[in-house]
This record gives sequence, C-alpha cells and structure tokens, in this order.
Amino acid sequence: MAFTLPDLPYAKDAFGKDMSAETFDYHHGKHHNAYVTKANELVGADASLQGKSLLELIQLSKGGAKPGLFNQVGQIWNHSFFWLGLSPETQEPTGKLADLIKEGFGSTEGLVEKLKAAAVGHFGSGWAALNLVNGKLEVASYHDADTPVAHGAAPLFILDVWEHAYYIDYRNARPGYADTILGKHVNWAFVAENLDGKGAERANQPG
Ligand code: MN3
Repeated sequence: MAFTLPDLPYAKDAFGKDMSAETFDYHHGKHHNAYVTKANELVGADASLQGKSLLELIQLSKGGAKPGLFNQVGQIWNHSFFWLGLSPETQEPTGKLADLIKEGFGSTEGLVEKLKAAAVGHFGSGWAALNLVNGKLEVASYHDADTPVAHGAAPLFILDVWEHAYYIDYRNARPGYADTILGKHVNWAFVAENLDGKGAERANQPG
C-alpha cells in the first residue's frame, strides 16, 4: 500500500492572508506531496520496507541508519501533524491543557513567546515543537526532517520553520509568520487531545 497525501482539514483559503491559498498550493500540494512521492519510490524499491507504517519507517531509518528514507518519512509525518495543529479560527486553551500551560509557562502568552523564540532562533530549516515529557509541557526544535517522534517525545504541536512555509506570505520575515500563526492559528483543541500521548498516531499512515 502506498502512502498518500492527507487532505487538509480545512479549505485552503480559510486562513486568508495569514496563510494564503497559494502557500497551501505549494506547501501542501507540492512540497508535502513530493515527500509522499519520494517515500513511495524508496519503499517500492526495497522489499524489506514494504508493509511498514510511517512511524515504523521513521524508527528504522532514524539516527543516520537510512538518511534518505528518514528525510521523506519524517517530513510526511511532520507536515501531516502540522496541518492538524492549525485552526482557521482563533482558539484558547482550556481544561487540563490550560493548567499545564499555566504551570509551565505562566500563561498562554508565555508559552507562545517560548515557541516563537524556538521558531525564530532555529538556524536554517526545521521545526519548533511542543511536546509532553514526563507529564510536563516542553518546547523543542528539530533540524531539517527531524521529528519529535524519532526522539520518544509525545508530540502536541509542531510549527514548520522551513522558508517554504512562509516565503510567499511573509517573504523573509520568519518572526511575522511565527507571531501570526502561534498567536492566532494554533488548534488548541487538537493540542489538548494529544495530551493522551497518542499524537504520533494521529499523523501516522499504515504501510
Ligand atoms: Mn514544510
């Protein structure tokens, strides 16, 4: 079975100028799709990889074991999870998530500032992330195709900080992109759902 490009969970014009339809055309339709196509080529050429899920392929290719494959499967998972973590409408964290945010960062604004610092301070291509580690929220960043699921973290949210994520709408201004998306478009309901530790599975695909 081949991996597929997951549908976006909203219309591609739902974010207006904050993340334009043109950005989705390129970022989802071309970049994300290219990772799917290349992963399928690599799996198709190696019988030992067939029938394995996305998460299984990430596990067996990580840490330099199969870097070419890791880049593709890591990026399929990262992008699938990234799209799920965005909301066209502005939300507020509630319940247990709100309590954990207060405990770890003082306020939602405090958490957003830490995520923004991780996004803006990350040199080059990669991802800023919010993970659940030993029952606490933790901000992290990852280079290139690296992914929280390769490090045993329970992922709650990730933000793409590759230039292709913002260049159409924000040109070179990564801080403006991070401000807008983190301040207005985090799907906090999805983040809260992932407190069950099953976030990794939500962007998985069977092999
Ligand atoms: Mn991307």
